[in-house]
Amino acid sequence: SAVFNWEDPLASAELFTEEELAIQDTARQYCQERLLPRVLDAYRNEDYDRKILEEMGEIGLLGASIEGYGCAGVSTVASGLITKEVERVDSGYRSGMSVQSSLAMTGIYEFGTEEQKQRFLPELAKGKLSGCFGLTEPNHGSDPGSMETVAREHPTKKGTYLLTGSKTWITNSPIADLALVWAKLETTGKIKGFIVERSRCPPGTFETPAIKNKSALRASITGMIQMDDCPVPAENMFPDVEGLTGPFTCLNSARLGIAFGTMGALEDCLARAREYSLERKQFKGNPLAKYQLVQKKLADAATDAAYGTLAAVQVARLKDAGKATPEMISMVKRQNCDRALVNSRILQEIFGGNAASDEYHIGRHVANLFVVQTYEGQSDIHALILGRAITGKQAFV
Ligand code: TGC
Ligand code: FAD
Repeated sequence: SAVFNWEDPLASAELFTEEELAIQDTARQYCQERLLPRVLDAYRNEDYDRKILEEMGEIGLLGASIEGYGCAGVSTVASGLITKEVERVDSGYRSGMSVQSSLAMTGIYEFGTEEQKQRFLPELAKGKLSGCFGLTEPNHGSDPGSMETVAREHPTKKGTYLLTGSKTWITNSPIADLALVWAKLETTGKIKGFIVERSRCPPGTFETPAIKNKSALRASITGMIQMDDCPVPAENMFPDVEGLTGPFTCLNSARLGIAFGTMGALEDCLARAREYSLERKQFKGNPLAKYQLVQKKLADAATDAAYGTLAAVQVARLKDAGKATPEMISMVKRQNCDRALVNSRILQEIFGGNAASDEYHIGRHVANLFVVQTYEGQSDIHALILGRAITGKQAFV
């Protein structure tokens, strides 16, 4: 007969294939055995270990849903489960993986020429090359359509573009071999995607200073991209895609990953809060877990994690069937980020003063989840995307 499992209250595992379950197990084992032991030092010292990308590449976690080019070609659900396991450890580690897989690799896979795919995807899949995604600028975050970065044709060298402008808050930029940069063509004013190879940029034309002393996501590395007449060969431009459809197609993939990932972080908060509440005793030797107010906090978090996982799985299945819309992705990205942040913050209370010690991990998740709610479209921006779809009226401007 059926048994209630607090770790998977609505039995989401019933919806996964054998292969998906095996992939989740592999990812969980790697994350718990190799990432978890490093995370406290990484977070304390803001020290992202570049080797992580290669380790992930070795077990097929990078660009996992891409078919061919050395990628695993798994379902979107399996890819989501990988993301969930990484973020169960830390959102910053998931960030490092997401920009490589969902943003840089997806962009090249969806919009690159066959030559670009052959050249870059297998090395990115192995983690031998690292990639980043430059959309946000110092003056344009939620509104990337107003970007100022420009690509102009070289005055004398035919077949070369010169990129000038600044991108900021770019995950992995300081360690990236390749930057997928979105810039407006000077001639048309239309946004185009360029693969900028660091090794081909003359000194002073492409700089990626790190942004240090972050108050969250400290286990990931973040920086700027500063381009000053940076020469990029025309063969490194995506030939056909134009406008925001390019970057947003990559974001659709990364945002759905976040819908899964945040549920991993929330489940970790729940498991840790549950364990703590069973051990910690206050008032006549009772464990905190015996008190109704504490139980409500655990019940709320377990419910939201279970609902959020089911919703992400549904959208992932629809995506593989070609039936997912960007609005569905906005809905699960927004809801799962919001619920993970609210619940993790409430679960934090169960730890009392100990929550202030990083050894309990909960404070790190809470700080991270605030950023996850902000990047890839801040939560309110996704509300406006949904509002537009519901009413037919856009409220951005
Ligand atoms: P809008 O008029 O809505 O659309 C412009 C064009 O883009 C197309 N489009 C999409 N295409 C595919 N998928 C989507 N989700 C799409 N959304 C829009 C649209 O069809 C249109 O095409 P066309 O051919 O008609 O030109 O554009 P807007 O300028 O009004 O945009 C408004 C808004 C708010 C929706 C958009 O700008 C937005 O989503 N802003 C949030 C910005 C954002 O998400 N930035 C993310 C930066 S990358 C990042 O954060 C990575 S963190 C990674 C990590 O560390 O994990
Ligand atoms: P703003 O756009 O200035 O928004 C500030 C606030 O105003 C938000 O709450 C927003 O919802 C609200 N707001 C804005 N416009 C409206 C409106 N019309 N109506 C109502 N409310 C509005 N970007 C990349 O391109 N690549 C990356 O790899 C990347 N990694 C990141 C890593 C980290 C650690 C962080 C912090 C950010 C990263 N980002 C990246 C940038 C991220 O996508 C942006 O921070 C995000 O899109 C929000 O933009 P903004 O910070 O400029 O905020």
